[in-house]
Amino acid sequence: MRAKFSRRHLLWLAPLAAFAVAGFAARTMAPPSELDLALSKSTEHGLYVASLATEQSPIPVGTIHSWTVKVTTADGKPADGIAIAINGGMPQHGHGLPTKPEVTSDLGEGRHLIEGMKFNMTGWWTLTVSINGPRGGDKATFNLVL
Ligand SMILES: [Cu+2]
Repeated sequence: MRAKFSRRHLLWLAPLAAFAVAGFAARTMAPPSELDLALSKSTEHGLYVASLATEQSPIPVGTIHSWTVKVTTADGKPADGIAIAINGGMPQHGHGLPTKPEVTSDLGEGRHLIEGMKFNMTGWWTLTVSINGPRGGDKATFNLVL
């Protein structure tokens, strides 16, 4: 009787344990090995070149800090009259950024200040820079491993 009782409990526990292990594995998963870590790249349709930079080194985890994004046309001239949006998250965790970073000022020569950036954990993050302007809309996604 006792053996039957515990076996029935084991049947319930097995999927729960598997779920817990899978969840733990997802949270501790190593980033893909072939990630492109370039911080300067052409947007998906080639309309612009976007370059991200921060003066923080190493990139902080848990504190709000700022970045810059430089946007040029494909031939290297500062892209004028554009609107830039920043989105990001952790592809392996299914969550976004904990803050809503915004481009707050135009620093000239195609450079723009991004304020309110925060990464709340280590691991693989993506940042997507979406650009809208007279040439059209385009975007580039960058990878960071913190
Ligand atoms: Cu995460």
